[in-house]
Amino acid sequence: SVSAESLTPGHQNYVKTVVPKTAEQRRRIEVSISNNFLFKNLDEDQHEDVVNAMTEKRFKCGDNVIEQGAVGDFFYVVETGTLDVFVAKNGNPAEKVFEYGPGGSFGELALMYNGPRAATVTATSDVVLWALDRVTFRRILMENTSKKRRMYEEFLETVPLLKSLEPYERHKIADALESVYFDDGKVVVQQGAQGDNFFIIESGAASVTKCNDEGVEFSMPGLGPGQYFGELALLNDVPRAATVKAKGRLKCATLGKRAFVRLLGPVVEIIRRNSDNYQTIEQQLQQLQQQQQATVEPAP
Ligand code: 1OR
Repeated sequence: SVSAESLTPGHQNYVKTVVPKTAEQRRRIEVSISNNFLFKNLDEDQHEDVVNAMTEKRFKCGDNVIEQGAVGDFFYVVETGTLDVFVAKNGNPAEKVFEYGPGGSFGELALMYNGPRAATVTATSDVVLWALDRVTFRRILMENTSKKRRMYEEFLETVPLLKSLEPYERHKIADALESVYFDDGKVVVQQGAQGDNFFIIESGAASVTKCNDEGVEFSMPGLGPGQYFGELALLNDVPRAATVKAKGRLKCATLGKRAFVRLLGPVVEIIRRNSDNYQTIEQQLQQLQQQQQATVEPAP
């Protein structure tokens, strides 16, 4: 049963959805949304309203939770289980385009744009989902989500690495991005340290330096807007291979490791290929430096 709680007079004319639930269900919702970017930055009241409005829904392996073309009713967050996403384009058979696991969310598009469902989402195991009704989604989650997608949309289009992605894939990246600022000279990434984040430069510039085994520091080519760094430690689970410092004020968009793996899957091959170049650049630089040292050292 769903009860409704009217708002204090003077507010907009809507009633809050309150689906009664146990403390244990509330706890499970908290866990499910804890790693989901769309639920970050909610104030306490908004958070409470969202948790109140959510409904538990269970589906069996093979069930369609959403069918492409249908009218949008709910936005879903995955508590347990896995789902596949299929898109049928221009009368072609549906193709798998994505998958979700615990903490993932879907079904926002039809609610945001008042359009038909853009994809079919099918459970590939038994799943437990938390569903948020259209009105609460639009009232609380939509503004943040569309603001962030708009904010990063133009920028992400200019990032060469992300050119090959579908617009929707860039939207998902926008959901997960956070902007971080560094003052001139600040170390963003320290050679030898453990890596947890990936960075794309939004504005400003960064210097890259590397110490070789003898402790001699040499400079690698610097980085500017649209370029990225910090991928090696995440790709290969190794310590940071170089030190990156802000050159003047630096603004970066950053992704955590989990989001990096989940969202940049389609371009990982490009990232790997690009990273092969580092080796050559590094070797060339070291050779150059050895030559320079040889020329400045006085002859014996
Ligand atoms: P919806 O309300 O349209 C289907 O219902 C949901 O599937 C949709 O919201 C998204 O949350 C989710 N294109 C469109 N919708 C997708 C896609 C997608 N992936 C997940 N959904 N992709 C583009 C395919 C050309 C895949 C991008 C990774």
